[in-house]
Amino acid sequence: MSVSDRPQAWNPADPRSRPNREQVLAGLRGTDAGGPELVQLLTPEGERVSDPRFDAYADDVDVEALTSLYRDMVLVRRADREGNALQRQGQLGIWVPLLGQEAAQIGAGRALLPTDMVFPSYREHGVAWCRGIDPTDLLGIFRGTDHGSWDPLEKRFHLYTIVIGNQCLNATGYAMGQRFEGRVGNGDGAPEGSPDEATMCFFGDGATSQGDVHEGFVWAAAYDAPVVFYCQNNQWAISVPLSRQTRVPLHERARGYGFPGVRVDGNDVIACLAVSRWALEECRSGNGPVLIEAFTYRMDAHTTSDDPSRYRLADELELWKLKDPIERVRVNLVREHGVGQEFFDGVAAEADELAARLREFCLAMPEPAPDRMFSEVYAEPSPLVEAQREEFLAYHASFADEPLAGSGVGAEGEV
Ligand SMILES: Cc1ncc(C[n+]2csc(CCOP(=O)(O)OP(=O)(O)O)c2C)c(N)n1
Ligand SMILES: [Mg+2]
Repeated sequence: MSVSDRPQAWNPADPRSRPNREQVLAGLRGTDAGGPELVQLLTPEGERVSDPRFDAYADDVDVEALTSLYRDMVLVRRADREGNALQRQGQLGIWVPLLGQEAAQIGAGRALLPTDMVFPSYREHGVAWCRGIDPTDLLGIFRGTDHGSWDPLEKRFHLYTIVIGNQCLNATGYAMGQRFEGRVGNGDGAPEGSPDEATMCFFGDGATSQGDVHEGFVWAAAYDAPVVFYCQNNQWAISVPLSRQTRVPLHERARGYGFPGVRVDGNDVIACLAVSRWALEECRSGNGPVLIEAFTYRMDAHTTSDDPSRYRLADELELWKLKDPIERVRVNLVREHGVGQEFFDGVAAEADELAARLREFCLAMPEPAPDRMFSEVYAEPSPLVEAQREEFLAYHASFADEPLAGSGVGAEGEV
């Protein structure tokens, strides 16, 4: 069909008609509307709603489970705010806020089984929390004293990746290994103690423009790798809006690679939990990969080095505040379950304690030894790294007795 044969007016129900450029851009720019495909189980007003495809994956979310998800989100938000404050007070070099993305991360994190593997980017403090990584363990990365202090294999949570999209290659390779080693598709026949596994890979909307993500998708599809690609579409890649990254909604891209894509309300913790459980089960049973687009919003700056008022309007943030992921759970707990103020006060007190602990820990963090950067580079000792370590230590030692420039103190320049 030539362009001139196409119907003039765009009718989404008519496959022959196409939106024009302006209509596509307008759709992508309407950042607060997830569209008809958005999976939602808890509305911004706190009303529990049904979704025939995913209800079964959240039917165990009773009042107890919901209070637990609420607690997770409040504690993670409090730790995040404290990290931000510590940076502002000069205790951290930088902080990467997760504000607004608590539901997207806790929903996915709580869907994971201990045996699944996770590859995060740099904003996944909520997923880290679900993997049993204490927020204090994140501080070294942002204070510049280490690159992550947890054991990725023990926690089943890889170190943070700053290079955009790179973890999609690592995750796909890992998931291919899970398949090659027969750790998917065994169902009840899985050997005792080694159940089927999946991998979950976290990245942002901007990352979808990176070659690494595309390559990961291609390889994962071709090898049926058990990987859930979890894209947190927070509408911005620093100052670049989503409309610069794509001409189709991100979840629709999966079809082109040959696997399913689902768009979930990323501010709805129940829907994120349900859709993630479904996707992980697909992968464990051998039907991977899957793409999830968690439709959410970054309510704070990209990092503490960024000033979002330079590139986005305040009313956009105001719209998203009405969809706050924590507030809708609170409203539901009060209205539908009669949860009293005592519970909320208790969680708030716990959050204050966590923040105080984080602060105390940060202020007491020791300086790392100068040769720390040379350890754990390779599994086996490397002569090259060892030589570099020796050279660096000798260089470092050469400063020991040197007078400080301009201090007026020194062997010869003393006055
Ligand atoms: C390969 C690469 N290019 C550029 C950067 C600089 N950079 C850091 S974060 C970022 C934006 C990423 O946006 P998105 O994928 O949407 O994730 P978000 O930060 O919004 O969670 C860029 C371009 C980088 N870290 N790595
Ligand atoms: Mg983004």
